[in-house]
Order: sequence, then C-alpha cells, then structure tokens
Amino acid sequence: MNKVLIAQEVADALTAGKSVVALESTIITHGLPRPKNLEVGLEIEETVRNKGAIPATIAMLDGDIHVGLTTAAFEQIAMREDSVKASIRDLAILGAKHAFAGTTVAATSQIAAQVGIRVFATGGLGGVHRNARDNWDESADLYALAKLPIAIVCAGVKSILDVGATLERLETLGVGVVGYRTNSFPGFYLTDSGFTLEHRVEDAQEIAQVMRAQDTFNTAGAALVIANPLAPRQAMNAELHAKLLAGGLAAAASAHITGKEVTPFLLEYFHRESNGESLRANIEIILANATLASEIAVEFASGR
Ligand code: PSU
Ligand code: MN
Repeated sequence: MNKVLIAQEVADALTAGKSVVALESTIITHGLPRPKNLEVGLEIEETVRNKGAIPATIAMLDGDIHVGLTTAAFEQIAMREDSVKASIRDLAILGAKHAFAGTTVAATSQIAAQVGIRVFATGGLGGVHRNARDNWDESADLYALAKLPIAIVCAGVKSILDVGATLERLETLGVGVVGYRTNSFPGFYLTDSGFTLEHRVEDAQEIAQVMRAQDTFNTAGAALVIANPLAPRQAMNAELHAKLLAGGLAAAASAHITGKEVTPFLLEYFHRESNGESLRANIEIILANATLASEIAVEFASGR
C-alpha cells in the first residue's frame, strides 16, 4: 500500500494551526544541478525556519509521498540518478512502481491542499509554452492552480514561456494574481516581464487578508499567485537573457525535446551557458520566495 507520510513536526504544526510552508522538489531533482541542489534545498528549509514557519518539502520516496523530509530523505531525492519528475497524473503510476520523484508545482499543490497546507513557495510557475499554438504544450501547473486553495509565491512564470498567454490563461482559470510591491509582472530571471498587473499588495499582512477574504467569499477554490520580483541588482542581464533564450529554444528544437523534458532541458541550458549566472539568480529567487511565503504563513496563522 502506498502512503502519504506527514513528518511529525509538520503534522503537529497543522494540528495546532501553526504556519507551514509547502516546498516543491522538482526544482531539486530537475531544476538545479547536483550537488548544489541538495545544499540549496536544505537552505530553503532553513530560511523558512528562521522566519518562524515549518518547512514541508514534498517528494516521493519508494512510492510513498512524504510531506516534510528528513535530511536522509532529502539526500536521496537530490542525489539519486533515477529521481523522476512527477506531475499530478504521474503520482499514482509512480507510486505503484515504488519510484523516487520530485513533485512539480501541480503535484506539490495537490498534496499540500490534501493535507491542509495553504502557503507554497516555488521559483517560477509552469505555464503556456512559446509555441503552444502548434504543440499544445501548457503546464499542468495551470490546471492545478485553477482548482486548489493554495497561495503560491513565485517570481512569475519561467521566462522560457509565453508570459502573456500564461497570464491570459490564469485569468480564464480564475486564479488571482497580485504583484508584491509592484504592478509589473516579474520575468523570473528578470525583474520585469514587460506585462502589467492590475493588483499590487504591500505586505504579508495584506496578502493574509486577501486569503481570508477568499475564504469568506468562497473563491479559494482557485489559487492566489503572489508574484515576487527579484530586485534589479539581483536580476540577470537582459541581453544575456535574450541570447540564452534564443539559443536554448533553438537547441531544444534541434534536439527534438518535447513534453515534460522541455523545462528541465531549458533550465539546464541556461545554467550551463550562463556559467552559473542563471543558477545564482534562480537560488536568489527561491530563497526570497521562501522568505515571503513564510511571512505570509505566519500572518495567516496568527489571524485565525
Ligand atoms: N521553476 C524553477 N525550476 C523548476 C520548475 C519551476 O525555477 O524546476 C519546475 C516546477 O516544478 C514546475 C515545473 O512545476 O518545472 C513545470 O514543468 P512543466 O513545464 O513540464 O509543466
Ligand atoms: Mn509541458
């Protein structure tokens, strides 16, 4: 029998109504290179703890879903060559195969919602791919966010995507989007994607208030996206970014990369070709998002 195993400290925090922050693990298995991934994964958890919340990294080990990982479990998921990428549809199939897997934003949101975790920190959401008109490549993250009560902090959507189309889909799907201290939708590695947001929020307290209003108005059937941009001095150089993007998309096309391999391929291309510049930005993004998510979780828990 497959299980969903909740770490004791996470279970205790949930029972006591304390703040918990869900964290995804595809960024560890497929977003960051080994062994940096392990170091960063543990640093993300420490960031959450330092802000007074309990981290719950979610992953699959030997077919069981773990909500909150021991250091040994973290090491396995980060270092095993056979760790796969699991979206929602993969969970049961991989469970039956006793697989080891990192969970995407979609799969992590699904599990977090199931166990009662409301706040989630990630790097960048999946969304509509640039050539989606031809290949229909649209991340399952969008559909998950359309039906799950999750407040997710991100630096926008990955800059490899069609940002405008993704924002349109989020609107259609009823997913709220707010900019954290900005009206410019962030561009993941870039501070500004060039797309404007209608709504901005100023602090964690205001975001917690939005979440409570979602509950009151019964609109928390869909997620709330909190877009938290990198500070301009932390962002990637825009010209370098444009060059890598063009090169990465061309490389993916000529290597016939499709489906769930597209995102890991492009992220890896960026990290390699930028000599670690995109990796640095990626790490700063996730740590900043973990910090803000923790502040939100603490505010939300305090007001109940
Ligand atoms: N953002 C990152 N690194 C990642 C991802 C997002 O900075 O590794 C992962 C997330 O887990 C996201 C997934 O859910 O990529 C989307 O994959 P796809 O485009 O195949 O749906
Ligand atoms: Mn896809």
